Amino acid sequence: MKYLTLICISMTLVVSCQNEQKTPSKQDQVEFNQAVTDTLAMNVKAETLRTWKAYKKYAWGHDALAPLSKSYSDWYSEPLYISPIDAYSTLYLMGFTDEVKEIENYVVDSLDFNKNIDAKIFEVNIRILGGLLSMYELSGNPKVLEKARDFGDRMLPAFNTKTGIPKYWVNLKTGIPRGDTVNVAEAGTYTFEMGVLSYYTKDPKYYQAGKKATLAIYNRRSPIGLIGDVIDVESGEWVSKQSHICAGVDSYYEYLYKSYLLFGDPELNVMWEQSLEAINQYIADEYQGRLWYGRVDMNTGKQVSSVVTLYDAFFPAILALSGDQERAVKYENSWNWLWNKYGLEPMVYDYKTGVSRYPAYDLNPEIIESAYYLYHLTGDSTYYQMNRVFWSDIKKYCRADIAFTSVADVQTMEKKDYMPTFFFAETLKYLYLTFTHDQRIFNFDEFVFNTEAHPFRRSTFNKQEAKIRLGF
Ligand code: DMJ
Repeated sequence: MKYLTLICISMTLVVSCQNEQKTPSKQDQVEFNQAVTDTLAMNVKAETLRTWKAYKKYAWGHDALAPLSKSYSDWYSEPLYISPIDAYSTLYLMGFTDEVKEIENYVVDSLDFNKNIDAKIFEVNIRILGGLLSMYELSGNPKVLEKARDFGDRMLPAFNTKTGIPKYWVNLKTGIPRGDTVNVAEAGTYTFEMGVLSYYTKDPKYYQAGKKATLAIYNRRSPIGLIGDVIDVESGEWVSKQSHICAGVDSYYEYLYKSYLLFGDPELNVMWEQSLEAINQYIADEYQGRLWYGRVDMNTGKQVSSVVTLYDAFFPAILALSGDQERAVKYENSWNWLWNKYGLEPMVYDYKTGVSRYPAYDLNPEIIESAYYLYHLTGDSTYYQMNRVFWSDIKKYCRADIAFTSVADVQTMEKKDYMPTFFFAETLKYLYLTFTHDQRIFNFDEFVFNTEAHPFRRSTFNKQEAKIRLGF
């Protein structure tokens, strides 16, 4: 009803402007903007429901929907139910109560993690553990916490290495880990989820494992304060000494600051500040009037490559959140420029040659996430407008018969049959939160998101209590 009324207001305003050339009053303008905002938010919501229904019809019980073949795919020989766990917090924030309850019931009654599969520790941490913990945070259902704890316990054997950095895979049934070479994101993106698990269970062992892994990376930084990007978990030797903030490193930095924000561990803040200083001194690069973060040698700080990935667009959000609005704005503008060059972003791009090295777009959220943060933190409607354009382009090029799908090449817009689980968790959520932001439906300042956009209330985590429960 409210929606219809607002549509009527906007229609009336358009018609009256056309007929009488009357300048709308300030109040009219506010209502008009509100109506447009509502329309976009309703549109994201409707598209989310359409996509969720497609998942349910064609892929229920499986990890991901294959939108073009109207089928499904699983990550391993047995499904882990990743899409619904990732979708839960988005559906919750959109108010889809029946759908949310159905996922919760399935998780509690039918999901058994005692499966003989080698799970990729980084991915299941941010999506499954993060998703389950957020499900508990939002629902308060203690049986969900039991599942999260069970899952966390199955992850822990991966951390039994000489350095404390987890191996790449862990078998969920036997606990046998394997894979000695990991990138930095895979090595050090655990303090957030494991800290939350320690807080809820009052058992510091999870946070301690996550922090040990993060420290193992940080303590191997070079004399100029930079880290490499690939490491051997047993020897602790750098396998690759390229230093950057791109895919393969990104969330390591993100969690230094976000975990500090949530729990108040002062050591993480020191690590974040020292890392950021080195990043801005050596990796930041102004090229043709735009700010980029390239790739440098960790020992000399000399640039070795200008190849970046669309994942790097998470950085404006974390810059803005930690107080550097100026760089955040500049860097988001670079990504906005790249998006508009193609109409979507290429996965890998060389900002000096202007050539896309890998032209796929997999419905990724980062540029949208940063626009949402900047819209909230600056109050500048430029970022609202950015997300309006991104959403319109996603609908233009990625919308398929039953859901949304990735694009194989942003130069030809050829589609591929793949809808990643983070489209539910992140992309749709950040769009919805941008378009409903002015209505204060969700208070950004009260929450911190994990790297998969699962929200946690800051007020849940008392800083004094966190010291005891997490053991720092
Ligand atoms: C997400 O799974 C997470 O945000 C991760 O940290 C890296 N990026 C993907 C989505 O692009």
